[in-house]
Order: sequence, then structure tokens, then C-alpha cells
Amino acid sequence: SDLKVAVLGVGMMGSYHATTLSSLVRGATVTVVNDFSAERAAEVAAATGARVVDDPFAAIADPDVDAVVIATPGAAHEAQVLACLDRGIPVLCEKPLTTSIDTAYAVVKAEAALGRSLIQVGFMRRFDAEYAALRELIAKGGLGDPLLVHCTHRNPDVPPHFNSEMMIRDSVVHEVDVIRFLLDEEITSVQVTRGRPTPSAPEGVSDPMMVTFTTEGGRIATDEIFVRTGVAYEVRTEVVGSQGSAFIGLDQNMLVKSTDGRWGGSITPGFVERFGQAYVTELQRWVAAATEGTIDGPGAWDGYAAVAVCEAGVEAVLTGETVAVQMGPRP
Ligand code: ISE
Repeated sequence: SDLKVAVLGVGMMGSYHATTLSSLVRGATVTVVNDFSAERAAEVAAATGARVVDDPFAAIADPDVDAVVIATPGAAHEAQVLACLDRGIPVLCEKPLTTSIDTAYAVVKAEAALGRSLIQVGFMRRFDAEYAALRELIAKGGLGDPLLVHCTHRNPDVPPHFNSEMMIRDSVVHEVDVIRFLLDEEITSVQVTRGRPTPSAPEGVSDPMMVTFTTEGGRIATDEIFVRTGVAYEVRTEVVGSQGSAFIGLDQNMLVKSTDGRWGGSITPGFVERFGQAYVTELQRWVAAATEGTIDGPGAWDGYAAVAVCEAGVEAVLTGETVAVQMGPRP
């Protein structure tokens, strides 16, 4: 029988997950939805056939729930993830795992004490076919020694409150996970250069910025973060190794040549067009694993590492210094 899933927080991401689970993913039924807004919860419940439970902890404890998707605001994650651990059920938590290094480490330790992998963090790029292929290529030595990773992360626009700190915590966090995923090692320092802002950036917000990371193995990674391009959703990565380089993020866009001797094509307008399939794969694999009482993807340690690197990144934005990443030992 189907895995019974509760979705906590049905804003943009949570409702997307709820709809994907109930329409495109095999083996799952969304039985319970919960949201801060009763009206919003009722809408998504009606669309997915789920029941509304007003309290998130009651939703986690509901007998009709085998596994949980958390898409509430970041500040709510810690207590909700811990409640899932207490009940011993698998949870897919959207980034960030928690909002501080200490609480994220406490979650890692709580899961380790339990001796089971129950927490998956929603870094869905790992499920994108191109990122997965790029990791494979690197792992089998196809580029020799990978020396550099260059990332580009552009959004067409964001709301006015999206400041430089959010550009690190909400946007660059994806490249933080991608870099760790591709190189299979930890990031050790972060430096941020705040460039001349685009005219549409609010006062005091540096958009674009250039982020430079170094890793345990002395490798360098860069990320151009530019969230108000006015153009499209452009996410690209190039890895340069001692024996070649590989580039992803353009191929999937159709290249059109026309009879007037011109070429052109479309650029993915949003995250759904760019990463929609990755979300479906992420959820499909999570449902299969959760049915067996486990996870299949980035775990609590990856969530903790991302929090630690972003914390250093925010300090780097504010101070202009190169900031060392502080991480405790892996339990
Ligand atoms: C957002 O939170 C995301 O996860 C998107 O993938 C990213 O492109 C965007 O910049 C973030 O705000």
C-alpha cells in the first residue's frame, strides 16, 4: 500500500511537492497537509485529496502518516525534524536543515544517536541528470584531477526583501551542495566580492556578487550569484580538471536555427523548467526509500555542512574577509 505522506508548509515549494507526490510519483498518497494559513492548507488539501491538520506536530504524530515533507520557513525546521526523529519516521526537509550551525549539528548528532538515516535534505540538483552525469565523470577520473569548479546562478528576479545575506543562504546554498557533491570533499573557506549593483537592486544590496570557495584538497570553486538579471533562470556549472573540462546547463536548452541564417533558442524561464524533472526523481526515490524506512539522497551531514558554509559566507559578505568554515567532527 502507498506511503502516507504529510506535507508541512504548503507555500510555493510545499504545494509543488504535494502536487508532484499526488500526480507524478508512484507509491505515495498525501494524507495530511498543514500550513500557517488555514485557507492555503484547505486549498492544497482540496487539490490533493488530503486532510488538513492545523498543528504541525499533530500532523507528524498523525496515525495516517508514515513520512513527512517539510517545506515550512527555515526557523521551524529544527523542531519539526526532531519530532520526526522522535517518531522514527523518514523526513524530506527543504533547505536549510536548520538556521544555525549549533542546531544543525545537534540534529546530526540526534540522528546518529538513533543509528538510522531518516533525514534527507532537499538538495534536488543531485537528482538532475546532468549533475549526476558530471559527478560520475569526475568520479571515474574522466577529467583527471578536478581542479576548479565554476558555477553561474542567475534568477530573472526576486522580491525586494531578498538581500545579499539571502543570496547566500537561499541561492548560493545550492552551489555549496553541488561543489561538495561533485568534488566529494568539504569546503574550508569562503570569500565574497560585492560588485557594482544592477540598477534594479535595492539600496545596499550587492547583486551580483562573486563567491570564491576553497576545499580541503586545495581546490578552488567560484559562484557568480546574480538574482535580478531580468532575463531567465540560468544555472550552469563547469568543472576544469588536469585532463579536460566539462560544462553543464546549456545543452538542455533547444538550439533553433532558422532559415534566415540566424540561431537562437529559449532559456528556461524558471526553476520548474530547469529542475522539474530533478524534483520528480528526488521525490520518487525518496518515496521508495521511505517505504523501506530510510532515505536516498543528501542527508543530515550534508544539511549541516551547507549551514556551516553559508554561515561563513554571510560573515564573508559582511566583513569582506576570507572566512574559515567551522565544522565539528562527523559522528
Ligand atoms: C530559491 O530558494 C531556490 O531554491 C532557487 O533554486 C534559487 O535559484 C533561488 O535563487 C532561491 O531563491
